[in-house]
Amino acid sequence: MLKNTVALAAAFAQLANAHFLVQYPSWRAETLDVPEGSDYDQWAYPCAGVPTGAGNRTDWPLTGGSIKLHLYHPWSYLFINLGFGANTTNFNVSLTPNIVNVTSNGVICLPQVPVPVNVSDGQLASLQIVTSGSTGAALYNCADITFRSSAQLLDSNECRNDTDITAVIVGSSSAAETPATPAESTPPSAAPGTTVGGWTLAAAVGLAFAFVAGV
Ligand SMILES: [Cu+2]
Repeated sequence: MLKNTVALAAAFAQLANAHFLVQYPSWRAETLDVPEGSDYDQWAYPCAGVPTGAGNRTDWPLTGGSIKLHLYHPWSYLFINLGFGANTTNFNVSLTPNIVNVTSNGVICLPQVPVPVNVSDGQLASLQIVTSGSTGAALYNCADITFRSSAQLLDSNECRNDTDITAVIVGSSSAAETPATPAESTPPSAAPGTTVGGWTLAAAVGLAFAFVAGV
């Protein structure tokens, strides 16, 4: 009994220490559960200490693609930045010009994160995904991509959120939070491809992304 309690406490301690993982596009390397002696550390700017080429490079649509994360902290601010080139450390294009506040934790999938600049077929780039919480300290992971006109978004079966997780774009005076829509309930009325608050709703089913009106 005591042994189980200790094991459970240890498991919770592990969970509390867990940061986040990038499920799509493929991150450079596992940085959550790193082997002994590894330098990989999500606190390390800009990419958790993981060099380009450590993982797979994913084809991503020219107009922006899907991003799927598993967040372990109770809540997070989420920032996504883009840098061009085969091996950049300059992530100077923000894909989240307004801070995104993710309430709760679990899997969150953004169906299409728009790219605000022109990109060409075959262009190499990297995504930097940053979360921060109440301490203000940030966690980092990167994913290497190739922009491809033939690349697809994740379909609605793959790009779905855990129930209860919501994301709100911060910084509007007319903030209005929309509740999360569980995957199995009636799809919201937004038509596929509708742009709300700068995010393109590629899939109505499974949409659990809340938007601030007027952004
Ligand atoms: Cu953590």
